[in-house]
Amino acid sequence: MKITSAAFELSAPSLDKCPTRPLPEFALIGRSNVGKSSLINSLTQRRELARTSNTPGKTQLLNFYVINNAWRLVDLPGYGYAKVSRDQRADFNQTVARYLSERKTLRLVFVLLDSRLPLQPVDREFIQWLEGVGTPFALVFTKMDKHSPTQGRVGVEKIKAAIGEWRSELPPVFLTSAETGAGRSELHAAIDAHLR
Ligand SMILES: Nc1nc2c(ncn2[C@@H]2O[C@H](COP(=O)(O)OP(=O)(O)O)[C@@H](O)[C@H]2O)c(=O)[nH]1
Ligand SMILES: [Mg+2]
Repeated sequence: MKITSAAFELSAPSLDKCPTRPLPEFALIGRSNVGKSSLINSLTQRRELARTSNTPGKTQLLNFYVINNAWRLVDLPGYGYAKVSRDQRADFNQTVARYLSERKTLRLVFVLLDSRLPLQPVDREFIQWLEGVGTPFALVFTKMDKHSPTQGRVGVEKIKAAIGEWRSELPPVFLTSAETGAGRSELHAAIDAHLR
C-alpha cells in the first residue's frame, strides 16, 4: 500500500462530533503510552502526524486522520490512564465504548499491547468487552525493537497464551515497531484487505 496523503481531520469529544463523511475506519486503542500515536506516524510514514508524548492521559479525544482520501485512522483515548479525574475518565470510556459499538464505518480495531509486559488486567477486561460487542479486532504488539528477537517472541507467546486461556482462536496478531517500521507492510496489507 502506498500512502499518498495523510491529514489530521478533527478531534471529537463525543460520537455526534465524529466526521460525517462515510469512510472506512481503522481504530487504534490501548493503554496510555503503548505507542498508538507512534504507530500512526509509522503507518503513514509521517513523522509528526499524530502527537506522541510521555504524559499519560493527554490524548483524551477521538482523533481522526484521513489517509489517501479514502479511509481513516482513528487514535482513541488510551484506557487505564491515571492522571485524569474520575469524571473525565467515565466520560471518555463511554464515548469510546459508543464509538466501538455503534460507529457504522468502523471496520477493524487494532488493540495495541506492549510486547515487554505481561497481559495487564485492564487489557484483558477491554479485549473481553470488545469480544462481547462483536466488533472485529486484531492484536498489535508494539515496541518490538526494545528487546532481542528471542526475548520478544517469548513475551508475545506469553500474552498469546494468556488470551488463549479464554479464547479458542486468536485474532490476527501483528508484531510491530514504530522505531524500525517492523510490521508496517503487514498492517497495510490487513487494512487493504478490509478496503476491498
Ligand atoms: N523504542 C520504541 N519506542 C516507542 C515505540 N512506540 C512508541 N514508543 C515510545 O513510547 C512512548 C509513548 O508513545 P506514544 O505513541 O505517545 O503512545 P500513546 O500514548 O499510545 O499514543 C513515546 O516515548 C514513544 O517514543 C516503538 O515501537 N519503539
Ligand atoms: Mg497518543
